[in-house]
Amino acid sequence: MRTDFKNVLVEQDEGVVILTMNRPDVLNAINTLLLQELTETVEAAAHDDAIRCVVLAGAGRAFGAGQDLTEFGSAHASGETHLVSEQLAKYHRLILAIRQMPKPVIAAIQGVATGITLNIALACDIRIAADNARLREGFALIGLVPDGGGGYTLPRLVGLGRAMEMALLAEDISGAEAERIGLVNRCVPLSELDKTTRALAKRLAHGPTWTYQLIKELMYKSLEMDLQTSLHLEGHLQEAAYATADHREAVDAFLHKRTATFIGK
Ligand code: T3D
Repeated sequence: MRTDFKNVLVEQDEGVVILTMNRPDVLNAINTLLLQELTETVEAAAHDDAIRCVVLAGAGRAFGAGQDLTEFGSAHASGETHLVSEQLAKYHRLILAIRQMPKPVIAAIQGVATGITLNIALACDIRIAADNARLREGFALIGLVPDGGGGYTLPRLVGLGRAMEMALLAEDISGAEAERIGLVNRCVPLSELDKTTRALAKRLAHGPTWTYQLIKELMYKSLEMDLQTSLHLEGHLQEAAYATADHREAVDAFLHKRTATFIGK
């Protein structure tokens, strides 16, 4: 996987890739290049068998401050019609790449996470927040509707009432409150965010990766299904899981009272 990006740091460690948005001077606000590089690295991670878990993080004191508003400002000032749907299509490609990633994706959130950057985190499978996190669905503050899948993911994570309040009032939610309402999975002291995230990522990277992909398919597709259809899908996916080497290995390890070693297939 390429590592020579300007706005994304790429670190590979024991089956984990950590992709760090790297524009700390502007709180990792997402400009055209950062979006392009993040999309390229996420898509590359999906196809790299050596990578079995992906972490998204932000450099400096924030996870990310949303869309780079200087780009919007320049477009407004130039009188050009800013083709927001063209720009959004690029964000949508990233959101779908995260959601369809055939391995777990974790967001490690410290400091501010607002606007489109928060919604990128909401597309991930697991979110770990630091106790200094400030999560804000900040679109309404600049007269926009939540995009990047926020209208889909937010009510599914926290319920419609809370999602509506977050979108309309656009107030900061602390890391502790985010954990309480299910917006993040876990809130930890800032000093432990990196250690906790890496430990979780490594644990997942040593797990049954192919089965994880099937679990993601079951969970995400079932959100749109009735029970009958979900049970049908579950049957197909369980046949696939039953046929994996990792399933056999885990059963054999249990029967022989040893620790299983998963190869991810
Ligand atoms: O295409 C699409 O449709 C996508 C659309 C997406 C829309 C969104 O993402 S909506 C959300 C957009 N983001 C914002 O509205 C956040 C704007 N930033 C802020 O309100 C504040 O910066 C924060 C509350 C995030 C943090 O405040 P604070 O006091 O901790 O830091 P600061 O001093 O304001 O920011 C530090 C620097 O980052 C500063 O630059 P400077 O003055 O030191 O040169 C600031 O201008 C810069 N910065 C922060 N956010 C952005 C930004 N620069 C460009 N774009 C930003 N979004």
